[in-house]
Amino acid sequence: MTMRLRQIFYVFLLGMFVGLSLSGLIYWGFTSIWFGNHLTGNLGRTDVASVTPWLAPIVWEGTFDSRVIDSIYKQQNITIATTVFALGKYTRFLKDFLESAEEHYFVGFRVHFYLFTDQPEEVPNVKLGQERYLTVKTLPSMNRWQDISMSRMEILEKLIENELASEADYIFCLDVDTKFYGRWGVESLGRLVGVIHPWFFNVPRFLFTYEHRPKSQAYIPAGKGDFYYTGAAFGGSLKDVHNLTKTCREQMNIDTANSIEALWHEESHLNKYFLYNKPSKLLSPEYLWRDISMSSGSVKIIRFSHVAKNNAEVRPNL
Ligand code: UD2
Repeated sequence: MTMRLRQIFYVFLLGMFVGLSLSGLIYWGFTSIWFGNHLTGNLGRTDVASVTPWLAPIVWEGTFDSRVIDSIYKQQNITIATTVFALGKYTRFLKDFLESAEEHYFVGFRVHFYLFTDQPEEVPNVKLGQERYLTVKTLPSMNRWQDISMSRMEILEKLIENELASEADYIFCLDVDTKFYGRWGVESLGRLVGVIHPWFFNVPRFLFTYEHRPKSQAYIPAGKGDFYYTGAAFGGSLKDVHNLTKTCREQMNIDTANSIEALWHEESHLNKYFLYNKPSKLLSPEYLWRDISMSSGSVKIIRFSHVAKNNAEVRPNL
């Protein structure tokens, strides 16, 4: 009898062992690279659109694997030019912008910042890492913030034309009253890249602040338009961004000749451009949030955000 009990006990132990091994094998099978594939994997989002109607990806947290995408671009030896403008009191934003970029912006890749300012002596001495460069370029001061903002298009156009051809592969143009809080990496690269404006990603199209006056070259008819893009961040290949900046500059010149200024300045022209020249990649508002202290809903990670500022105090005019 004791013998029989012992046998049952051993069979039970064996059963337990086989059962546990099988469950382990099944679990490993589902999670391992050998059995899984990208179609059965867990990348992708169901709570937000991650592709446009013209099949351009919209980059959100959870839609890419940073290790995979980093390893692809690492083999390409790329340089990312990044322009930033700080005129007048906006030089005060430079320290946070540059220091936080060192922590989060294309970490491990070659980045060349081109900083345009009317006060080179106010540029803070931020220690940049290996393969990170900063070129300061002096501009004359301007009296209207709108002119500063709009003039960026022509300055970028000329920078790409005259200096960047053999210097960089991609370019991003960023507002300076901002700070990085999370990874902004090679997942953002593409031929033509627009960033969805953080105030308009979850509102109906009729609320988009496009230019609706037909007299302006930035005119977008009611009911037209895909997304509302921010003027605070855009980028892409040198060729595509050159075409974008040249077109916007030309359209703004026509507006000036016709005594009209688009509602949101170069941002209005950028939106018109993107309507007829669709971006090949869109970045979600994770890549430009309103203010770090504001709640974010479907924006699970804030990578880059405007900093709170008192417009009346920092701008040269109202
Ligand atoms: C909005 C856009 C901005 C631009 C502007 C045009 C968003 C969230 N922001 O920003 O990208 O399209 O409207 O109407 O979409 N600057 C100076 N010195 C000045 C004033 C401006 O250097 O005295 C530069 C600086 O780089 C700044 C940028 O111009 O980041 C845009 O100006 P802004 O940030 O004051 O404009 P804002 O916040 O209304």
